[in-house]
Amino acid sequence: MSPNNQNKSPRHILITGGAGFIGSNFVHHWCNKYPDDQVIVLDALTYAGNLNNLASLQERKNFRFVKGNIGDRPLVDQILAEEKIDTIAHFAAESHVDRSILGPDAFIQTNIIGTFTLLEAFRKHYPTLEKGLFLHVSTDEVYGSLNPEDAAFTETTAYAPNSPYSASKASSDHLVRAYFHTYNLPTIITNCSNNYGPYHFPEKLIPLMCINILLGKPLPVYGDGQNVRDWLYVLDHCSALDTVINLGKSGETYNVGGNNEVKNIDLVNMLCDLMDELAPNLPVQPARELITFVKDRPGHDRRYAINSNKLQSELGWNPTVTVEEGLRETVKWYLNNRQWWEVLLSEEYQAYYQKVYE
Ligand code: NAD
Ligand code: TDX
Repeated sequence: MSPNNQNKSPRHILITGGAGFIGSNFVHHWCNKYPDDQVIVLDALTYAGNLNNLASLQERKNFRFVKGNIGDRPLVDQILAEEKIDTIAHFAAESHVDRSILGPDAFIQTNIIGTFTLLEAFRKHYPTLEKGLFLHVSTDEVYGSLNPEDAAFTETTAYAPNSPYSASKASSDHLVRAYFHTYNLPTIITNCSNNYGPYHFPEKLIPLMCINILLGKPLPVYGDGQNVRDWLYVLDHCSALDTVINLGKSGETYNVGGNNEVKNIDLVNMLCDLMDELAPNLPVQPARELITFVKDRPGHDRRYAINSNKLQSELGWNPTVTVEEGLRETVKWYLNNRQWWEVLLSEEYQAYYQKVYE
């Protein structure tokens, strides 16, 4: 097996969506681990993008932030050429399933057309490089929904997306695959399970529950709360992507997951108990009293579970954080970073919240 990018350090890496949740965690990981690399972040700063996530890096000499859209071809061409980019780590996306149900347009534009634009730009730029890599960060949701007795998703599970979000990600995965087979472009796809940790935007289950507990607001659990997600601490996802960039093989797909299947209601109970233990003076205690079952999400996938044996056995990656440890760290982070999340509860966010929950 021949890795893509061996001996390429110092790299010139373009990280799209680097001001979002996983992207910003990855930018910090990369800058700490590879201080000699040139790191460029391209991010449109949508509602989900937040420059505060990158505040501590702004003074770094080999770091540059560009506010812009991945669908802006002249801008992408300019960055690739000017910065001699050899590696793209592509995180930029519309990422929230509930928003994709309310309005799919942005998901088609960014996740499909945006990815296509990046691929076209990289195809034109690639002949100027000796080696390079286009890493496409995708999701386990492309595989659809599992029954309780089904085996976990592997890299050969057929695609069966059920939401506009997952359909748009599936579509972009297919384009990335096609660019490897048709144009010999060195691409890799990773399909990861649900992430959680610092800088997670308040609309997603775990931060939403943490914040609502701190504010004494109802904790809206969809349907019967028996849906299962397979949780991975975001820094374990970052180390997996690092491993894939260094050791992964072009044209391959790698599933990423931590073997942490939890029912939503159990997860929410765990968060309530951690908050009861760690937060002084909660408005409502025990926090479990806030749990409220609400109308189910349309097309709500019942269960996700990911088999990451390929990444573990072929490339030697292993997750390091258990869900108990990771949730404790995450609860502490939301307790200690109130100023980070308070400003995100904007009028726009309240309007979104009303549409989904009220
Ligand atoms: P996020 O919504 O927190 O961040 C997305 C970032 O992309 C934001 O900074 C946003 O400003 C930026 N962006 C959006 N549209 C853009 C555009 N057109 N041009 C440039 N930038 C744009 O998302 P996330 O949770 O960090 O997810 C990152 C990637 O990982 C996504 O591709 C997502 O599909 C994938 N993923 C997420 C999870 C998860 O649990 N969150 C799991 C598996 C895979
Ligand atoms: O208020 C809520 N109540 C609730 O019961 C919210 C926001 C969610 N849920 C449920 C729906 C899911 O079963 O919790 C589970 C997790 O929901 P989300 O945090 O919205 O994540 P999910 O829909 O599973 O998708 C996430 O993981 C895969 C990310 O948002 C995607 O970007 C990623 O691809």
